[in-house]
Amino acid sequence: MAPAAAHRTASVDGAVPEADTAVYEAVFNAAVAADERIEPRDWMPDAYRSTLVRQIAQHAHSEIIGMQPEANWISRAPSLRRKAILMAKVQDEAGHGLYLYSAVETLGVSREELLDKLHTGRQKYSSIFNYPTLTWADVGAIGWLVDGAAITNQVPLCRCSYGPYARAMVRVCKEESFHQRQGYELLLALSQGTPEQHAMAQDAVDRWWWPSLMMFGPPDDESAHSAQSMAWKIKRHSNDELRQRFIDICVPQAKSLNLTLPDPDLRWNEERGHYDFGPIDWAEFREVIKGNGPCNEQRISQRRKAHDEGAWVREAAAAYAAKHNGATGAAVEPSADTADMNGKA
Ligand code: FAQ
Repeated sequence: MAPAAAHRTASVDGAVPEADTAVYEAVFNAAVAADERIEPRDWMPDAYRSTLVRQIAQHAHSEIIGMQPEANWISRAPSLRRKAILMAKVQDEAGHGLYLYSAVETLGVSREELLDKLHTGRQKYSSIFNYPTLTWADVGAIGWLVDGAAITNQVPLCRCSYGPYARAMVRVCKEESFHQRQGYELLLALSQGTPEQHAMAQDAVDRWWWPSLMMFGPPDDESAHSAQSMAWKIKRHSNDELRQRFIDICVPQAKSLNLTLPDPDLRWNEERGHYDFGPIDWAEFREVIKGNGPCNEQRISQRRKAHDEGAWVREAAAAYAAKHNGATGAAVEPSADTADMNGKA
């Protein structure tokens, strides 16, 4: 093993002689600079590990809480085709949560601990899922705008310096791309339908546009973590860069949908080569992430209920795993937490 490689992996148990820390850190920094992936058994700074746990956990929680607003419409989808598509989408979101919880577990945190932190408000989930889904058109607006924003944010995460997160993102982005298209197609059908259907689509876009822009996080000059996360190549672009990219993509798409975006200041800026846009209500964003959004309480209480109702499945899976281990001596981890993912609004 080359000396550099040895220094990347020698600290699996975390016991690095103090004198060696600087060498390990230099090897870690060189790997990040060379765009190599950091893997679970590699040495990494404690702050890198805790930043990843914070971001990936928040991402995982967003995926499973994000099932609720759309699951609200499964039983009322207007056709069998729409119902099948929506069920598949909501199941995909559960899958994304599972890949992401697995990615956090590689950093030495148990899923139980992560879920406990979600349920007790010690870890966040995306602000966007604290808004209600009032009409069927909201399912289209979520697909087009929320999944669209998620893709814009997550495609660069496929190149995140932490291997398990980057690899999970590849599949997540492929599925999000399908989600975005089904939302666009749903809105297009409504927009081309009766005047009432067009109005319903417009109303949904009016309500989801600004919260979607908030998904990218606070403005760069207020983003506590961006600079360090970009230096570590966890994030590849700043919050404002990605928000601008998303706006530039959405404006022509809104035109094709024959829908307007609720911002009178939106106009092409030739000099910048981007669309200018109006002020975002950051006071609203701060209130929502503090827990005072329209649906925060409902989302968390539904999540806790689903978790409690899934307790018997976790117990059964753990008992099965223990029995199986006894019989074969093999290490079989229970993956019992899938059963309680589908909280409904
Ligand atoms: N909501 O310093 P920054 C989806 C917090 S998945 C709530 O800029 P950072 C798929 C932030 O945590 C959507 N909190 O933070 C889907 C920090 O607080 P802390 C989720 C937010 O990490 C579709 C503080 O503000 N996607 O939609 C938000 O560098 C449909 C300061 O912020 C991801 O999680 C927010 N919007 O950048 C599912 C993607 N923004 O932790 C179902 C991965 C910021 O110090 C249906 N995450 N905060 O207490 C990221 O890319 C980043 O974490 C950002 C924030 C960009 C979200």
